[in-house]
Amino acid sequence: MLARGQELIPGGVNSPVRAFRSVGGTPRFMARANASRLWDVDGNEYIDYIGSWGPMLLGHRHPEILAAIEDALTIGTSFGAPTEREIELAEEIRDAVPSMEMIRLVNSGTEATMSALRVARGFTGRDLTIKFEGCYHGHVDSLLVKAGSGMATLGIVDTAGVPKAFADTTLALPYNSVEALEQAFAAHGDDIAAVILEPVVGNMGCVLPAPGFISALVSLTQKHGALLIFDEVMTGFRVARGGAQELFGITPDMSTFGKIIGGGLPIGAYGGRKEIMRKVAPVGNVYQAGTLSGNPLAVSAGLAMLRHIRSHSGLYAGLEANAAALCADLPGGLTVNRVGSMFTLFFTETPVTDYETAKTSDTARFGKFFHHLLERGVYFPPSQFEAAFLSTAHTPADIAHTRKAIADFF
Ligand code: KE4
Repeated sequence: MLARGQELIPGGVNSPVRAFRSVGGTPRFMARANASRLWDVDGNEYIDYIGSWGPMLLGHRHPEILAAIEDALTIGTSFGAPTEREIELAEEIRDAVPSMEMIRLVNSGTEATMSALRVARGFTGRDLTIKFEGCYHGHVDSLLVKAGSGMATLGIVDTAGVPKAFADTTLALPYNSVEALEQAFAAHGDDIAAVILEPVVGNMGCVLPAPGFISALVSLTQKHGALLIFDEVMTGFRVARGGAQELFGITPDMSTFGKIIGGGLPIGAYGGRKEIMRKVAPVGNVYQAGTLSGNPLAVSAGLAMLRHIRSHSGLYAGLEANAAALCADLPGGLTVNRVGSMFTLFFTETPVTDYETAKTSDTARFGKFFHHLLERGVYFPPSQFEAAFLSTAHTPADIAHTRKAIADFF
C-alpha cells in the first residue's frame, strides 16, 4: 500500500510526520478506529496516543459527535452562506475563552495562524514577527523558520521555497529565553507586529514555559505595542477548557485554535480583541476568506465537542489523573514533560526546556522504543519531537498495558 501510495502522494502520506521517517520502518495504514483504539489494514489493534495529533480528546467516534454529524447530513454539508450554528460555535469558543471577543472560523490551524499574523500586521502597520525555535504554527511561509513538528522530525532546518524576504520578517528566538526576547525588542521593538508562541509547546515534544517567561512576553509586547498571539491550536480545550491562557491566567491579544474545536473534522479559528478583529474584511481592510469556512458539517461536530466539554467539566480532572498515572515513576534516563493529557518521554537526562535541550534526546533510541511499543499494540507519535495525547476513552487497562510495554523496554 505504501509503494502504491508513494507513486501518487509524496512519501505516500498527506502529512510528513506520518511517514515514520525519523523512527524507520513502514507507516501503518489505518483501517478504522473506535474509542482509544486504532486498527491497521492487517487487523493489528493499537492503543492510540496520537488521537489524530490532538483532536480526539474524547477518543474516536464519540457517539455525541457522530450523532451531530449525522444530523448535519440531513440539512446539507456546505452552503457558502452564513448559518446560525456558526454563531453558536463562536459563542461556545468565547464562553470558554473570554479573550476571543470576536472570532473568524477557517479550515485548519495553519489558516488560523496565517490569518492571525496578517491581521496583527494590518492592525499594527508593522512587518516583523517573533516566534520561538522548535515551535510549529502550521506550514505558514513566514513561520517555517526553525520550526518544530515535522521539520524537527525530518531535520529540516529551514524549508526550501520560502523567499528570503518572507523568512527575514521572522525572528526565531530560543523558547524560554527572556534575555533573547529583551534583546530582540531592544533592537526591533517598534517594528515587531506580534509575538506568536505555543504557550505549552507540543511541537518540539512537550515543553513548558519557564516561570517568568510568559509574564515577560506580556510586559514586553505591551511596552512596545506588539500583539501577543497564543497559538492554542494544540492546547485549546486540551490542557483546560479555556486552554493554556486559562491555566496561566493570561489574556493574549489574539489566539488561534484548531484540532479539538472541530471534533475531528477540518477546522480552525482565530480571534481576539474586537478592535483588532474589526480590521478583518468585510469590516476592515485585512482580507481573509475560505470556501468551506464555517461549513455546517465541521461546525456541527465542533459544537458537539465543545458542548460535551462544557457539560462535563470534570473530564480534565480525569485526564489529569490518568495521564499522571501513565507517566508516574517511569524508568531512569528519561525526561518526562507533561501538562494534563499531553506529554512527551524524552530520551535524555537533560531537563528539556527549549529546542536545544530537546535535541539532546537520543532519537535513534526513541525509534527503537517506538517500534517496541508498536509491536505491543501501543501507538505513540512516530517522532521524539511530538506530544502524545491521552483521551477520555483511554481505560485503566489501556494504561496498565502501556506502562508494562514501556517497562519491558528498559
Ligand atoms: P494544521 O494546519 O495542521 O491543522 O495546524 C497547524 C498547527 C498550528 N499550531 C500548532 C500549535 C500545531 O500543533 C499545529 C499542527 N500540529 C501538528 C502536530 N504537531 C499537526 C500534525 C501534522 O502536521 O500532520
